[in-house]
Amino acid sequence: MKKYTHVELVKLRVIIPALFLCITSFSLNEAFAQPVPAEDENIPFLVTFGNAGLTSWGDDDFCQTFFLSVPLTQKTPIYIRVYDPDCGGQFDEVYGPEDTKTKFSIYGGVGAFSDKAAQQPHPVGNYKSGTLLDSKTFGADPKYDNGWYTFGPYNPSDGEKMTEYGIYYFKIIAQGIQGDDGNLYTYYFSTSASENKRIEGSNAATYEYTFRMPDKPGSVCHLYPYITEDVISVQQHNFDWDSDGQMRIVSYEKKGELAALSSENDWKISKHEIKKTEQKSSLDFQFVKSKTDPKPHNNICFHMTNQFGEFLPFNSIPIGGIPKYKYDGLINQMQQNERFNNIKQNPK
Ligand SMILES: [Ca+2]
Ligand SMILES: [Ca+2]
Ligand SMILES: [Ca+2]
Ligand SMILES: [Ca+2]
Repeated sequence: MKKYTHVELVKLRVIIPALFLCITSFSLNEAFAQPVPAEDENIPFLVTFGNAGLTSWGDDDFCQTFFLSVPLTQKTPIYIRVYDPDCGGQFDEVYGPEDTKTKFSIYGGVGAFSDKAAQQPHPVGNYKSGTLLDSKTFGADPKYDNGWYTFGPYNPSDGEKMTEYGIYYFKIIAQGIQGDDGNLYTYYFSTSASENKRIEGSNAATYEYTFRMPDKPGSVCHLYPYITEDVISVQQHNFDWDSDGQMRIVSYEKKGELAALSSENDWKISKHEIKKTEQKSSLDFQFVKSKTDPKPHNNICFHMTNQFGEFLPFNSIPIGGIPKYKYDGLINQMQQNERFNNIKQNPK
């Protein structure tokens, strides 16, 4: 065995902890990175069709709303970046001519989040609540094809201040205002105008996801609805799944409870009981693509309600961590115990 000199030992004592710190901070960056959809969700793209699209292509209402939460402690400006905002060229689902226009609008100020019309899946009532900070409409545009458009800078205080949660909220609405094509895109909420740099402590949420499943057979996508302590049952609502495999719920109490599945241009609903030990945590709602009969280019809409008919938020970074079934090994069980001791604030 090699004998170390005193100098070598000192070096090792400095270098090894430094390396450990580098690795740790890298994985923390990864874990808290803010692409939307987030990496853990495994969803390649959000989808919004032009308002002349057929709902049988997988978008029920041609509109998608996301919320960005920024902690009150954030003092420097933030940016809302959209990847491939155009509708044409790469990625997008084009029928006939590239004739679709998608309007992205950013809202802040009083009511942007707190107006109940904003916290539901359908573009009805005062869902454009708050103060319009910015909007831009994209058609087919090589400049933004496979590229980024950046909204901002915004002061965090341009968002709606929700003191009880320690958060400013911004709202982003993507709406298909013309044409019949499907616009595929993603977001990144950043502290930089030109790069994707996470905003520490921020999160993204929506009350309805319209997204593209991966094409790879057997792929699993995840959504993480948050269950408050007053929830005793949930209903899942899925649209235009095209009978593409299974949907199942994993939680502390559920190992993969199966959900009712839609096929073509229809909604399917199923009710699922919630136990006390599933409250104040997230569910892992999984979309499992068929291995034997996978559907290409499958777009789907999804939302959930509680027993009062209220819509549940999905968080890109699941509150309380990714839920695991209680008997999935001792280590997972210990993580669960830790999770119950570390429950973060209620997003509603
Ligand atoms: Ca078209
Ligand atoms: Ca494109
Ligand atoms: Ca696009
Ligand atoms: Ca579909």
